[in-house]
Amino acid sequence: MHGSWGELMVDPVSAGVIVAAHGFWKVLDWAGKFVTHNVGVYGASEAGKTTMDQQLMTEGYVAPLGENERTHHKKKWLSKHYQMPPTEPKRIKSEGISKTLVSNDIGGHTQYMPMWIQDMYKRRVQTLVIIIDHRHLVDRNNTDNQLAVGYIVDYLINRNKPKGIGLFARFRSRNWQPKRILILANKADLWLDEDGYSQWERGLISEHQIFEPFKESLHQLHKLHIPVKVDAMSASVGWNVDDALMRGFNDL
Ligand SMILES: Nc1nc2c(ncn2[C@@H]2O[C@H](COP(=O)(O)OP(=O)(O)OP(=O)(O)O)[C@@H](O)[C@H]2O)c(=O)[nH]1
Ligand SMILES: [Mg+2]
Repeated sequence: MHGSWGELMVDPVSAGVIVAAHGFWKVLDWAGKFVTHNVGVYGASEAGKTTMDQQLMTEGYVAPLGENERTHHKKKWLSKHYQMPPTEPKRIKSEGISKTLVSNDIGGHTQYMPMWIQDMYKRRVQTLVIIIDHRHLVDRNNTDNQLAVGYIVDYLINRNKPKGIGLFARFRSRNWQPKRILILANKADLWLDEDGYSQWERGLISEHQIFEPFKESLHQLHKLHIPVKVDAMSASVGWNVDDALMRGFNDL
């Protein structure tokens, strides 16, 4: 009896050899491509969400999007809610590793802000990506970016559940919170100067003044134990888009 059991047992040493021979890490990396990550991309209108979406779908230079190309949504038939855009998978690649993200492209006008919350609770997104730009550096009175970040942070802090996602989705999301938040300062081609670039190179971009108005929100998120990373990118030029996202997920 004992003998037959012994034969069936896999000797851990030879199993290790087989696995190593098959390039265990290669297999893991390859398998990782099929694991998808739910990402919610939100931010003020004109921050560059659609541009980033297009950059991720087809790498390279994204032609400027005109005023008539801002993202809008239609209301559902006989409903006060807007129709949610479909989600699409995107592949990101950095330093030889690739990952698949699933996200959609919701507009940033204030009437669509409740949709961000509906989307993030409904899909229980693992990663929140908030896109900002440099408009508060150009005009100190412009608080579009602060409003967008504050709106999301308030929801997370107060744990208010969004309306219009259905009872089941509300129940499913009762203990949900994102695992990480990434604040990406877009349009770096317009605001990142030489000093800023060397700051970025030294890994100190979080100290750049573009992130200054968000310090308070970052502290609040810290209390919720949600790690927040910040980075710079240029979605239209395609600078640091995949890399910033990948670095943001490197705890995955
Ligand atoms: N210079 C520069 N312009 C950019 C960049 N990314 C986006 N833009 C421009 O900023 C404008 C707004 O970009 P969109 O991608 O439409 O912004 P959005 O966040 O989708 O806006 P909504 O759909 O209204 O929410 C467009 O004219 C883009 O061409 C960038 O990295 N650099
Ligand atoms: Mg858009």
